[in-house]
Amino acid sequence: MSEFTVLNPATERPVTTVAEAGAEETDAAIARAVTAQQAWRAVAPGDRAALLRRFAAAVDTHISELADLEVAGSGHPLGQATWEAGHVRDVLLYYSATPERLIGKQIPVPGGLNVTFHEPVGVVGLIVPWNFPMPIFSWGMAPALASGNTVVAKPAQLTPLTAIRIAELALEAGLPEGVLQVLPGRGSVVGQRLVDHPQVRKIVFTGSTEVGSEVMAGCARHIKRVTLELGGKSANIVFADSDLERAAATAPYAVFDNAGQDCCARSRILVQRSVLDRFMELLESAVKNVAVGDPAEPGTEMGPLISAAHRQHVASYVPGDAPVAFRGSAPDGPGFWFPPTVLAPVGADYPAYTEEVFGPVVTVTPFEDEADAVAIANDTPYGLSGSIWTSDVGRAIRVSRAVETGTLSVNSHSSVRYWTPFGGFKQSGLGRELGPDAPDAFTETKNVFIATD
Ligand code: TAP
Repeated sequence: MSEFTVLNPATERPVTTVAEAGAEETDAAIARAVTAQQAWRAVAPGDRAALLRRFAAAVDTHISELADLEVAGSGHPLGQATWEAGHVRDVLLYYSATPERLIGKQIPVPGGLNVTFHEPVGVVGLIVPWNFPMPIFSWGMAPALASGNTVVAKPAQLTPLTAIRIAELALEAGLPEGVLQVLPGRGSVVGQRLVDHPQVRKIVFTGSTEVGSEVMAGCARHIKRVTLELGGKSANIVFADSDLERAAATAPYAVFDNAGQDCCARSRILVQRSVLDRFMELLESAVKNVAVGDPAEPGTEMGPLISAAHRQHVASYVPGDAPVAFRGSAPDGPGFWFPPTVLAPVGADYPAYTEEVFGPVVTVTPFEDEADAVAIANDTPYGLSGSIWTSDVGRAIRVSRAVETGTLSVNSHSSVRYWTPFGGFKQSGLGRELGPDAPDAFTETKNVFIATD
């Protein structure tokens, strides 16, 4: 098997090398997953739940190790990476309740009754992007396993380390061989094979809208179930009647967290014109206070971008004549650094306003009234996330209903909670992850008639 090197994005130095799976290894992993699934689905619900709790406990005792791996392999700040490892534990614990709650219905019909069962779909292929290697891995993996499926996961080439370690922890916790496998390799090889292989019955894909569309077409050829979590261009809508200080203080974290490499990034700030000047003053000091630097330092809030190629892509949205209002700081020297950057004023024809930058670049655009704010927010093919800042409860609800997006927050900059459904409208995706209904996406409903006459 050939190998590839994982680089530390903060130093550009190699962290380690990883064996690269090809199509043959993928087929072998799928075959193991098919065999393992027969036994895994037959594990008594309480025992499957107990195994998932042991898996969560194993993650819990390795949080620091997993966080260090994510700092080195992905450039995530230590505090964030520690939270992410804890999140994997929490998601496993949340879905460890699933096996004992896969409850069907009893439906009275003439001549007998019908009962429904939730049957696992079989082998699930999980394709994970590089931006949140641990959380996104857990969102598909935990409900899939809990529902009696086996999982073959392909982490991103750039960031495979934590998923590899988590799969080892699953084995150490007692999950049988073949139930959870992680196959580092190229998307065009391993990912494509998961999509094309007839014995993979469901794909969970998180990544770009372009690749997602190809994945969906591939799944269509097999009538394969698919969940897509794709790109975003979310709005942070600030009304004049809001707590402007809070809106401005949190706006940088709504877009610059994870160096802006966040599908939920509120990368378009829309501000009611009457408070624009005051908001910009407040935003400037907030942006300049973002602690950008060595991700291994506990106080760091923003680390580097993932790669040199990605930094070049992000930089292309800030050409020499870009309307830069102000910028934060970034270290010099090695590392794929890019400073938090605010562009204003920006019109609807500007690339950083229309396209997903996936970096620490935000645009600020004024609006006149509520209708204008909603129209601007919806003027995008995406619809993943967003925030609304207002002190008027009626307006908060009206605008929440009017903005075409899957996950919104009112007077808050954060979106994703594992207790609630997460996913996008329009080109941001298909289906929902997380929340109590997530296991439905990993089971088929079987309906059985029992004659009583
Ligand atoms: P992509 O380039 O789309 O890659 C995502 C994953 O798909 C990677 O593991 C990639 O493998 C794999 N892949 C590439 N080509 C494939 C193919 N032909 N068949 C199957 N798999 C293939 O995205 P990215 O650059 O990693 O991530 C950034 C994008 O993800 C952004 O658009 C962002 O908004 C989106 N995202 C969305 C969400 C949610 S929840 N909506 C969350 C995070 C990120 P490689 O290892 O070879 O790259």
